[in-house]
Amino acid sequence: MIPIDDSPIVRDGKVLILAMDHGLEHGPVDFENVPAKLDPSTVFETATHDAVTAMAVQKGIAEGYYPSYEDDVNLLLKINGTSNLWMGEPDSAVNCSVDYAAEIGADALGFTVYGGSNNEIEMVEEFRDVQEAGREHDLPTVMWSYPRGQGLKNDTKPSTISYATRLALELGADVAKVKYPGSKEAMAHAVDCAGDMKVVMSGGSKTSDYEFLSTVEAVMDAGAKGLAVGRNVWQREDPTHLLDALEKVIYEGETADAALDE
Ligand code: FBP
Repeated sequence: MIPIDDSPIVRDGKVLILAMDHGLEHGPVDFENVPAKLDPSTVFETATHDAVTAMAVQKGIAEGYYPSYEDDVNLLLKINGTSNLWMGEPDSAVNCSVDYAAEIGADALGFTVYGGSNNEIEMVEEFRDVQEAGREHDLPTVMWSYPRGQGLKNDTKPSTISYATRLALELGADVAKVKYPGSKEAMAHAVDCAGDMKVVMSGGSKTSDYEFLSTVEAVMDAGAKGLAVGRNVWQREDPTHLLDALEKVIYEGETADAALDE
């Protein structure tokens, strides 16, 4: 097992994952205002920015598009995923094996666990298989740690997000991707609950440059190690401009104001 800080998905201890699995998770609706982005090549192109340490996609997108970018982009292969087409307790189908992920060039694995769902037991058992197979291939595992389900009415409240980071630590994730719990203090507690495992914030729906960068600044001040973001980058007309600013806030410790002023 290689130390997480030696993984290609980590730069100076930090992580910036560009996620593009929304076509499965949400459906084409996320591309309505940016139809050009339906072509995954456009987002792989964005992921060649130095600030991005990995691009997170599902198997089909990796098979079809990653070969053209393997020299310039690190691949985080999402091992499970679910669509918005069905109703029921949160669950996510395992749709790729770790062996196959390694074969197509993955540098890391991504796996969603819906703690609190009626399907939690099965999801955690599936995570065990993925995490242990990842160790054999020297592939770190990023957990999309998203407590949700009929017993959880608010999936971003501070105690839920702290539980999400702790759960990821206990189950052996290398990085936990969690929603923003609403304040720097709550995020700091969630980071404390994660021990020395890295915590990154999940981007969420698109907001203004300033609002988004200010939240990222707060998250970094709270001790988080970066971001896993999709819509807030690739739904923008100029994703490079935001990535330039994110690079300053995440790797250089600049404020949102300073990063946007330059
Ligand atoms: P965003 O930054 O666009 O929120 O993307 C992060 C992500 O985790 C994606 O990987 C995933 O498709 C999506 O959010 C799922 O979000 P949710 O389950 O909350 O709708």
